[in-house]
Amino acid sequence: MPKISELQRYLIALGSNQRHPRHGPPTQVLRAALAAMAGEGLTVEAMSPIIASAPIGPSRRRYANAAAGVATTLDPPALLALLQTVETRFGRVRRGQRWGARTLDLDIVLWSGGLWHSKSLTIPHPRFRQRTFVLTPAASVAPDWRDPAGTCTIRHLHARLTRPAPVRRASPRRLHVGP
Ligand code: PH2
Ligand code: MG
Ligand code: MG
Repeated sequence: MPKISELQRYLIALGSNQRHPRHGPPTQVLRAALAAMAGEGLTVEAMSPIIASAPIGPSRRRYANAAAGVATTLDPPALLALLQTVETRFGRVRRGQRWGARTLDLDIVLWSGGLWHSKSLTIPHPRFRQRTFVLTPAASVAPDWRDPAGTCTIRHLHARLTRPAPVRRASPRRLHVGP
C-alpha cells in the first residue's frame, strides 16, 4: 500500500434514477453529488457529460450516469467510506434489493494503484467492462487509462462493447420443397 500522503487517482461512476426532494431530477442529483464530493475534500479533475441510460436490473426507471476523475490522498477503503456517507446524505436507502432504484450510487471503478480486493471492495469494479453506462462516460474522461487486470484501455473496452454486432449470414440450408 502506498504511503497515505501520496496522491491517489480514482475513476468514479455516478448513477441516479430517483428524484431528490431538494436537488430535483437525477441529472441534478449527479451535479450536486459532484459538488458534495468536492466539498468533502476530493479534487474533481474531470467530469464527463451526463448520459441517460436504460436500466439494467429490476428498476424500471431510466438512469442518469456520469463518470468523474478524482484525486485524493485517501486509500480505497477510506474513499469508499466517504462515498457511502455522501450516498446516505443524498437519501440513499439500502433496502437490500440488489440494483433497486436509488437516488445516488457512487462506485469506484479504477484506482491509480491498480488492483484492490477485500470483502467490501473490489477494484476494478467487477462489472465495469460489460457496462455501456460506465464505459461511455469513462471513455470521455479517461480514454487512455488501462484496465490493470488486462491490457485494454477504456477506449478499447468501450469500442469493443459498443461495436455493432457483425451481420450473421444465414447458413446455407437446402429448401425443402414438396411432399
Ligand atoms: N446501476 C445499477 C444497476 N443498473 N442501470 C443503469 N442504466 N445505470 C446504472 O447506474 C445502474 C443500472 C447498480 O448500481
Ligand atoms: Mg453501481
Ligand atoms: Mg454502488
